[in-house]
Amino acid sequence: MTTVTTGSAIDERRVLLLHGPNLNLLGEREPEVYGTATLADHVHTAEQTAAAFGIAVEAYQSNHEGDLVDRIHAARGRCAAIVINPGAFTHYAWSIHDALAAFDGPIVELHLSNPNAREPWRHTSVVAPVASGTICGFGAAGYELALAAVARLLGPTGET
Ligand code: CA2
Repeated sequence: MTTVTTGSAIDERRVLLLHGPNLNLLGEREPEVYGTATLADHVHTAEQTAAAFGIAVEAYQSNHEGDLVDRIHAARGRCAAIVINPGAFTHYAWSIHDALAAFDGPIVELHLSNPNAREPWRHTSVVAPVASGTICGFGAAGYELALAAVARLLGPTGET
């Protein structure tokens, strides 16, 4: 079991950025579908975008469903929002659906490609019903869009 140390208070400006299986291979194969940027490149883009809104990003990738569930649990009461590209888990991982349903805060589902324009089995998302919204088909720009969406949903910092 993966245990993530949790603080006692929610950080209203901290976002969990989750990636599912095979996304660690980005930039190595299928550039015509997923682009040439690596996962590290996308995380960097997300961090830069988030920083402009005064938001910190906590990024994690796993090829294992339970690891992602554990991370979602650990974000409860600690992170204000979640951005998740669940990879192929999008289409069948009900445990991720259930974990996200137990999270109080905005959830943005993110995909590099547009699964709805691909094979029929990609047209179903078990994450979409528990997401605030989905950003898909915009490639690397999706990271900027997703973090901007989170910033909009969280509202201003309250700092003067
Ligand atoms: O478009 C997306 O972001 C996806 O979430 C990517 C998933 C796919 O199963 C979803 O339908 C849509 C697959 C990610 C696989 O990533 C690879 C990266 C490099 C080489 C091979 C696979």
